[in-house]
Amino acid sequence: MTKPIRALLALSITAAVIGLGGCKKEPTPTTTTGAPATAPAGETADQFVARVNDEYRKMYPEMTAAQWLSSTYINDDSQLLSAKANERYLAQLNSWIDQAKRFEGQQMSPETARAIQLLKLGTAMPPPKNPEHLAELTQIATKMEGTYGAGTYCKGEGDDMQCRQLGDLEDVLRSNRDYDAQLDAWQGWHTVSQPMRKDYVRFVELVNEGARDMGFADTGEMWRSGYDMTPAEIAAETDRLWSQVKPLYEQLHCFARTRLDAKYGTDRGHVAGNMLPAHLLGNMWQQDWGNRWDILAPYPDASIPEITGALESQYKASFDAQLTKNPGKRSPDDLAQIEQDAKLATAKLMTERAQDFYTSLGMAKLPESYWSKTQFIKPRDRDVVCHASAWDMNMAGDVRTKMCIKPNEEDFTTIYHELGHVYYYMAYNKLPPLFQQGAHDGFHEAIGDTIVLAMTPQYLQSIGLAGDQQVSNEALINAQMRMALAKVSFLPFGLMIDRWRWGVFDGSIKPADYNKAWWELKAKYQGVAPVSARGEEFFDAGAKYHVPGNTPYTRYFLSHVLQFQFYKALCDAAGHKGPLYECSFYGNKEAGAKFQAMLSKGASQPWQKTLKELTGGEQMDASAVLEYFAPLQTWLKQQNEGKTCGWQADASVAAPAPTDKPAAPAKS
Ligand code: X8Z
Ligand code: ZN
Repeated sequence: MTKPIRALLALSITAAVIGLGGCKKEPTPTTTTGAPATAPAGETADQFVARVNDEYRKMYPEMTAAQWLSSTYINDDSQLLSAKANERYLAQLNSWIDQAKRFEGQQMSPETARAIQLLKLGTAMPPPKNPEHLAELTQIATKMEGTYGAGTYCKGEGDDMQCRQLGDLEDVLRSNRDYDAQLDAWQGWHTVSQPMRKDYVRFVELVNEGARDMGFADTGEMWRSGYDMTPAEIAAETDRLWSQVKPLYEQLHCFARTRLDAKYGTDRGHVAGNMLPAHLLGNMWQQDWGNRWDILAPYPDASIPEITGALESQYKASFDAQLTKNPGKRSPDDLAQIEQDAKLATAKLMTERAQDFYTSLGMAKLPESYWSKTQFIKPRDRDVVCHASAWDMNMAGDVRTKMCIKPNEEDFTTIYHELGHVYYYMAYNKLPPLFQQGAHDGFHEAIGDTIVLAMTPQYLQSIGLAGDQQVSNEALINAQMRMALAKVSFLPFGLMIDRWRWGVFDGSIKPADYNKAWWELKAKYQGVAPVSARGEEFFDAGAKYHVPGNTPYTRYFLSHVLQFQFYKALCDAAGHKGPLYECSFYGNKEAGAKFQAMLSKGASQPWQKTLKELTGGEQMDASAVLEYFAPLQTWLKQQNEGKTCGWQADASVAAPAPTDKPAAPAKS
């Protein structure tokens, strides 16, 4: 998540709304935030923007504090306070939007016009003007996020009952190779979202009411309006970018199916229509296949940076050190605490490592308060939202991350991702608050990932997380595959989530078809399918954080294209010669200065200009993705030669089939 408040910024009318009393002169009403709900007479557009920036800055910390508490201590009280703080904030924002109407059609500077535009678009959750509906909306939103965070799957009875949360279930998909255990973990997690379904239907009604109040056709159209182009244009852009990378994804898909068939047999390695079984890809949502290195490694005997093993060893060393520090007899509770201390120490080491990359580019160290206030690991005593996020608490240096870090490669790279958000916050903190956003939301998501692309095997070796790296074609293909399993497998996933939500918001996907449409889109874009029917008693979209958390997802798709453009530009700045994939700009101050210049622009100008300053071009473009993966694509084509690639999306078993006989594999 980027600045968390953005997801909650919204526009509705406060109860102390202006104008209800007709022409009678009344004292200026104030909202519960203490800011005036009416605009001072004679205020110019410039003065208005300056005042909103000032009021925004003042009320912001109270809102983030409430949200931080409700995400790191999930209980009824924290949720009540968070929903209330959100409601107050949204009401205030709506008042600003209303006040801004005075300036419509007036001459003003481009900066002021941009600030007013951003004010209108700075929310993912447009609240209805009706105050009761606004209160209902903030309560539902807080509740859904809490339900996700506290989600637990229990099975068995009495003393044999076993209860697991998302982290434990993800561990099964990551490391347990038993087909049925993986299926149980996948299905188990998808029970957690079933009760959210009713809430989500209501949520959609309420945000759509808010979007219409603001003049948008629906919430999806509002989401698509934040890209310095029309909603139709950005939708077409995503199609265009997808068509650039789709052939590469199809090759990877084909290769994965062959390997799954080899491991599980053709009856279990794929689902009807040649689609990949949802529970076998090492990840709850099939968005990153890196955990299935066991079957997807191109050359198991050639070298590959084995980061997870190295991180686990660090954890074990830390655990042993804590044990030695506390000799003698220990209760189970003492041992659990020692384990917790070792986890924390390892998580902090991993974070220091990530910080080191940024400081090597010439960026500042994280402030002391970052280290004391961040949530590094899952607490032992309470439910928290584990989904990783980065927070700017006060626009003045109180930055934090919230994660439940484990010593594995996925979490290690996620820390680099989160610090990308944090460094963006710190770089644009000096701008007026309305410009304290990414150039567009995909930029925000791409910063840390650009650094991840620069984590080459040589970089990992240099920081002691990988042994000597061979120079061979096998090692190269392994390294490319490692990156592709994270980046290429993500692309269709990054697209399908909002294809689903855009349809839900515009009414083309009805509540009675939520799950059917979800699996149709999974099939169409990812070529992934469940192995048993997923009827409408399920709400599988809700099992992905960003749906109950209401975080737009197109940003991640765009980021997975942009990050390769950024990476190439920084490699150029660092004077890199040779193939793109060999470049690491670790330690390069020229690349750092160029990156920092981009970050410090925030949203103060159209993103096309910011992109041009960094890369020389004004368009998002996937050719850097293809350039990076050229050796792998050639290799995949050879591997897939003679195979029937592609899949038949309509062969899915998402809806109960007339008979339970599996359909014949596709011939296409
Ligand atoms: O949600 C995230 C980050 C926080 S902004 C951890 N990501 C997406 C996801 O996990 O689904 C990063 C990549 C995609
Ligand atoms: Zn992010």
